[in-house]
Amino acid sequence: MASESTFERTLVTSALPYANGHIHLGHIAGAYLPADIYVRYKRLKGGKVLYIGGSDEYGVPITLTALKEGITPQEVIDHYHGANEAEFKRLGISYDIYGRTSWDLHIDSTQAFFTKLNNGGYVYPQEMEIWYSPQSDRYLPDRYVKGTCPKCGYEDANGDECESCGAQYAAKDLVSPRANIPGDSSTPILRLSKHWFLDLTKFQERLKTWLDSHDEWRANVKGIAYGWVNELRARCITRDTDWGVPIPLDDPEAPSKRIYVWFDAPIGYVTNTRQWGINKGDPAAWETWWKDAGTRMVHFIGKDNVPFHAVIFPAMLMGQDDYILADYVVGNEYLNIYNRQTGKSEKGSKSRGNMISVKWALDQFPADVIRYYLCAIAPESKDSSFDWDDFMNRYNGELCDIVGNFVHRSLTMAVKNFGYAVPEPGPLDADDQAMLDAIPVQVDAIAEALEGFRFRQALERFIDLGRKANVYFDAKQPWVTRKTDAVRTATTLYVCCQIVKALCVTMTPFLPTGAKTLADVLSLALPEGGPGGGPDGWGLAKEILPAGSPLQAPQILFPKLDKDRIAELAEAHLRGEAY
Ligand code: B3M
Ligand code: ZN
Repeated sequence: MASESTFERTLVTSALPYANGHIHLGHIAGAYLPADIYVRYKRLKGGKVLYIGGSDEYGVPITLTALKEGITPQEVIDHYHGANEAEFKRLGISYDIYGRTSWDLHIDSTQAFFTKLNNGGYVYPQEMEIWYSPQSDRYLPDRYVKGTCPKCGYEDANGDECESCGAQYAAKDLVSPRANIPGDSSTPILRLSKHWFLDLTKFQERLKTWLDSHDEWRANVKGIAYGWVNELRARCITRDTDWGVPIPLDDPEAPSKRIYVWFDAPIGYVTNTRQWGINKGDPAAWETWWKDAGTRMVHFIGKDNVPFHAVIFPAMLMGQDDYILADYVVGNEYLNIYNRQTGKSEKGSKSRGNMISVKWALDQFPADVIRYYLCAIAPESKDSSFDWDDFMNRYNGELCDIVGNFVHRSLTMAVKNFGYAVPEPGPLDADDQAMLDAIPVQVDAIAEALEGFRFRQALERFIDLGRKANVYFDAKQPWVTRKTDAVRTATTLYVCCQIVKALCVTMTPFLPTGAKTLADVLSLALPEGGPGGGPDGWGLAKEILPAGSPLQAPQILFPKLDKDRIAELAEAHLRGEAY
């Protein structure tokens, strides 16, 4: 709604992955890499930007994993929180904090949200029928019960919603219910249990007005959000479990229940912002980020999380009175996996064994290689597919052959022939001038795509700059003129150095490792920026690197992938070894 320039700071969040498994490439392509590219770009521009992430550690996904693995929920989250935090770091996902919803501070944040909503008249109690297993003597919330969908007949439907057709229904409508916990697939019975509901209907008008004010959002996100807002109903925000945030009510039924994970999880963004401030000795810092109208909040998520970020969490924020709402919700589609045996793309799933964990991928490739391909095929407006041949061809054919090769041959000639410095140019001819004029145009085009959350296009435009550079280099033939015309050669390589510098700056958000290496070669100091802002480093892409600036001998920025090695890895993947 408000134009971007009216904001003073940017708060970026990526969905908090459940700490019940290793993050995989599907996660990265959707909610993490685009967010990181955006954050790195904003930091480089000198804006004040804070990037919040963390683990989602409550709810059935955690307790069910604990039951399956025969360990405690605490052991589950400690293991996967640590692993995922480390994997994000290796991939260069540059969170300002990677927090945990199991922190005590999070109980405080969540209970404050609950209490405020309760006091505002948005929460009410109601008895409801819940599936209960006499065999295990326990309630069966969410995925603890499975059955046949009353709408479409899908036989693996959850207790109150169907993954296959998206239908939502009352527990009692589930056909042929069965307990879904290790050692218990008995037929459950319905039992009455008191629960608390968030009356979303009270926010309907405000939600509509807010959504109407965000015409610029992607169609997929708007479609899902309007679908929900038009059919709003109260949502149960408590569960019969002992794993979650305690319900802050003086009610005899409350102690045996906990707040529902999807109520507390997005509040994790608030908790983690609070903890970030505490860590730097400023416990009140979070309020500026969450309550000042000068903050632009942007959520990066996968499409299954859209209802929670574009409807339910905003309603919860509205009910607090003084919180800002998101200005943009970047909802991504799915990354599927191309199966070279069947020739079809399929959904990534643990049971199929076709997922590629970040950990495994990083054991095979440098982070920039993974980042390049996942950005190139980011599932922005439709699903996309990970395919080994495409992976190799695009990385080798685009990043190595176009950008890497240009940078390498330009710098090699410059250091060899002109004493490890940017050459002094002679008179510029029309080609030189046209090339120099094209740089800022292309840099602005990359920025325009990044500002619009079109990361694939931004990366294409970055590669295009490399393409233009190669056309110029080939036309000028400095390897020929070197023998006959030193001034001409110096001028060509001077222009090339300007392009190399622009490539270095603009690759920073996408390929931070390569950018750092290249910046060192160019003796270019790129500001790091952060929550406090900083100088404009992005603008350096459009400034001249003066003649005489020191150059180091170039290194290979992006080593090529070997065909045989890729074939081996693709085989290992087919055998289910990539997760
Ligand atoms: N943990 C679901 C997921 O990992 C959930 C996201 C929470 S975001 C606040 O996709
Ligand atoms: Zn169904």
